[in-house]
Amino acid sequence: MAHSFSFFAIFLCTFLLGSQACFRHILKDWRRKLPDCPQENEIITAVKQVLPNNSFNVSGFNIGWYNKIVGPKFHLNYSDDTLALSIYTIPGVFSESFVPFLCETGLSIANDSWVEFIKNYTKAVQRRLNNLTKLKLNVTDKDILYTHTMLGPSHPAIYVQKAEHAAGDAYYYQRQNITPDAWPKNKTIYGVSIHPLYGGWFYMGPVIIIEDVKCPNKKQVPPIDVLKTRTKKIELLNMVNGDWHTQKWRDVIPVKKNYTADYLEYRMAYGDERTDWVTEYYKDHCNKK
Ligand code: B12
Repeated sequence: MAHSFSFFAIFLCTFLLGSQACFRHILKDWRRKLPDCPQENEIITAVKQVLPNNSFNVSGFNIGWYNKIVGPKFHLNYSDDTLALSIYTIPGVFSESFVPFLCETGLSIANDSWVEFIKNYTKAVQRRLNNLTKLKLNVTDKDILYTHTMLGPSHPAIYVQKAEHAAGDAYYYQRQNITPDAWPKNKTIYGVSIHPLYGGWFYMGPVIIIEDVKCPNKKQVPPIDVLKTRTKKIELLNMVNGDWHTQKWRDVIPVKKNYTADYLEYRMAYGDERTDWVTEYYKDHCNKK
């Protein structure tokens, strides 16, 4: 019965649209019915098994979505339908994962503790992905884009605010999205990303590109524009470009969880100051004999 109905549908379609158009129509319909990206679920499940709880989030996006919204110098040289993973840390990361990592690893990383922490888990993710026997992936070091890697002034290897916007994780608010423009022409106004649950209390990166997995049918889910009015968007950009030290920009929306005082102190210390801070923190919290 079902078969005779399909034959009838094809016959009718050919009759109405002609054979070529009908074929295109059937192909389009068939692609629409395919699962978004069959390998993605397995990959994300595996990544979540490696990353500690309450510390990281991960989601998938297509490289083409990122390339479309960045300037040519940021283009990533992979086909548009290549799957990539956007990973970011959430407020629990400091006490639940970073401090245990620091205490276990010791003060040798005091200097570059965040980079070493992120690298440690990213490498674990890379190993796990390359061990998924069914998918036979080969994620190489060049497919891993850390947010601290700079290729030149104002040229990070990954423009991560745009990557997370493309992935639907956090909305990137920029001056050019506000019309009419609200500032004098000669004033520089930087953009900033806001997460729907954590506001400004999250830290982005890295991005991992899965070159072997192509997802032509993956559908893009846009990030949530949590700031509904032009006034609110202007208020955010003024806060972040004016007095970002006060941290008020991070609370531009009510948030689920923010940074602890310790974590904020850590984030606000730079260079030698951070090394000293970590050294003191280690002595007070790691109880090493
Ligand atoms: C370089 C850099 C810095 C440098 C900037 C040096 C300079 N002016 O040249 C330093 C080390 C000073 C810095 C500081 C901070 N940064 Co910073 N930084 C970056 C980085 C690595 C590249 C930025 C870039 O070149 N983008 C590309 C160019 C084309 O875009 P742009 O808008 O013109 O870039 C400028 C602005 O982004 C500005 N800038 C840099 N960081 C921040 C942060 C905020 C909140 C603002 C308003 C502006 C700003 O400096 C860039 C170069 O001129 C990104 C991570 C990444 N891989 O993208 C993080 C990043 C932009 N920084 C971030 C943060 C949080 C900060 C701090 C608030 C950290 C803190 N202590 O909490 C401070 C705030 C500084 C400020 N308001 O001026 C976040 C932004 C998060 C968000 N929600 O959007 C990012 C995405 C890091 C991350 N992994 O999450 N940063």
